[in-house]
Amino acid sequence: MARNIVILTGAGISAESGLGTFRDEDGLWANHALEDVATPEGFARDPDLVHRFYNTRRIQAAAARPNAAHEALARLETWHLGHVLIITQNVDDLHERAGSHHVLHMHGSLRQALCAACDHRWTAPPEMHASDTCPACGAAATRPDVVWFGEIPHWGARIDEALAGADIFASIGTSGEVYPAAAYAQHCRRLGAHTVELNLEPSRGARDFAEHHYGPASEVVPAWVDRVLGA
Ligand code: BV8
Repeated sequence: MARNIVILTGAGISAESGLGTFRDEDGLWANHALEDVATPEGFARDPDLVHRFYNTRRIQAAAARPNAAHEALARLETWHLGHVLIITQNVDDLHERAGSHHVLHMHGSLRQALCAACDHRWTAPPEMHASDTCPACGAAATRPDVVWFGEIPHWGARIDEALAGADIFASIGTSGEVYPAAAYAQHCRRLGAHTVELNLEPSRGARDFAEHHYGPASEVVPAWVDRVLGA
């Protein structure tokens, strides 16, 4: 029976593509207070500071290239007989550019802009500014289409359904610090799924996993995909 695989990814899978993680010592939160750049309150206080934070990341993400870990997950989707779904906390598009099609961005995407006044979404320009106006309603209320702390993650119902049907739940490159994503492994394990952690080092939720592979994602993820496909 072909097994359904659900994969949660975090900033660590894009680290070797040159994109910053959040909580590593040289990470994004080392140079920006989370409250200032990843909360609605921070955006209300200083929208141009927040736009500058995301403009820099949007330009870096566009210049980055998928690494062997992203490519291995695309290969898994192509060749695995069961369904493969990636739930990513990342706002870069490296999974899609590696060839993955079944990808849910639960924390949004740098490629999208959102109007806080009318909820219109459009492809974000490389740089956004607080003075930009919404192409649909004209309000100067444009923001990055990302989910900040205190906001509700995207795709909640789709994610709950996928987790309920997972035979294998794998977590790649995430510290297990942010909810609700940090609770997925324990939830899937309770439902009987086989749980696998692939990370540089044990995450906060390491004990929720039955199988662990520690090392750089560009090494441990292709090796794991080879085993799943060969199994
Ligand atoms: C919400 C914006 C309610 C986009 C981000 C309990 C239950 C529910 C909620 C809460 C709760 N307790 C607290 C909360 C509130 C809060 C929260 O979790 N706070 C934390 C700080 C305790 N959560 C929220 O507000 C969320 N909303 O809960 O709404 C709700 C809930 C359910 C249903 C309905 C309503 C919203 C959270 C989203 C916040 N937005 N970012 C952006 O700017 O990108 S969070 C930010 O952290 C990013 O999105 C990122 O994806 C996320 C997680 O970080 P990681 O990806 O794990 O990155 P990190 O640097 O932490 O770790 C990197 C890992 O990679 C490390 O382990 C490292 O070892 C590893 N690594 C490094 N290099 C490599 C590597 N691994 C492999 N290879 C390498 N080379």
